[in-house]
Amino acid sequence: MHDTLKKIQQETLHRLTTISSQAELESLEIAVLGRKGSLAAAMRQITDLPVSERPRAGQLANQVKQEITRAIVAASKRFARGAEQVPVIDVTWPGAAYPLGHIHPITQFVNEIVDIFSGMGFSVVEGTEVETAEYNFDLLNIPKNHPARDLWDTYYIEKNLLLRTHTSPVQLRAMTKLKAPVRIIAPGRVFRHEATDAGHESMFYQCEGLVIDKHISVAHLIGTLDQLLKAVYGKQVKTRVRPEYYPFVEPGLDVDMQCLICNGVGCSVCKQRGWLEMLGSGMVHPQVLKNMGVDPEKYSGFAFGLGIDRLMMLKHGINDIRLSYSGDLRFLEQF
Ligand code: FA5
Repeated sequence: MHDTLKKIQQETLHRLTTISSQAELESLEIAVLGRKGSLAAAMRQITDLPVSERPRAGQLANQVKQEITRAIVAASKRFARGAEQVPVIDVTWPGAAYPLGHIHPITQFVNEIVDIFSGMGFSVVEGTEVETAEYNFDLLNIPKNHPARDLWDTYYIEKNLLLRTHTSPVQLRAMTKLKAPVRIIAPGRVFRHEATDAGHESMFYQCEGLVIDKHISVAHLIGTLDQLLKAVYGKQVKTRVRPEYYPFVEPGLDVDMQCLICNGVGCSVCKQRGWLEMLGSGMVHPQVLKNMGVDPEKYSGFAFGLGIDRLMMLKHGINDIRLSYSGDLRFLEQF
């Protein structure tokens, strides 16, 4: 009897480890503890034992019954908990919205600038970010050891290879393939070893412009830039033009715009001046025209280099240029 009862206990406990549903559990319970179950059958046989053995067998049968009952109750809790965890799937519920990326605000702004210039008949050319000293400086009238090289804090890769400090070399590169007259722009990244602040980055975007034709004058240059600023800001903005020295133009002009962040009062972006330098420009120097293979007796031209980041900052009221490249989604998601 002892062996029979122990066998029923072991087999039942083992079965309990393998069953996987409440229904299986219930049929096991009936098969073992039910009125016609294996344990009940074994207990009925106790009456066939000698009287002296019956108390011990009865005691053991009760222990086995209790043990099996406890195990069944524990297993049923397991299934009840599992049932609660079954996820409810409502197929009519709207799907989860996955975050989508979008074009970087600077690229969006470059595209806008390209559209505006396309409307004025300009075509787009591209240059490389790694440039030779010859194109970045020499051919732009800035020979070796000329103090004007100090205007641009340059990252050199090798003695004559550098990260371009401005988009001006693209003018020269484009003119190796194009012939006057031309109307081109060249947007792209430039690099300078700068101490960064709210208005200065060490990597930023410029957009070079070059127009070469007969009878081109400063009036065309200022008219073009006026048109650009009106199109970008959708309103007349306050600008001022002042003379500036760039070795590759003669005369050279800088265009400042009244700071739209502080409305000319003074802030960290405009360094408390109320004005922000937006671009350098001028009439292409005759020597640079010659370096481009253009006859300065027949043609004249103007060039400019827009500070894309600063134009974009004033458009959107951004008060720190470094936000654009911070990778901070709280900033980027606003565009
Ligand atoms: C130049 O880079 C000249 N190549 C522009 C030029 C082109 C002049 C053609 C004449 C003819 P400049 O260093 O001033 O010039 O830079 C042009 C513009 O880039 C500035 O007006 C400013 O808007 C922007 N800029 C300059 N340095 C930074 C900087 N560190 N961070 C952000 N923008 C800058």
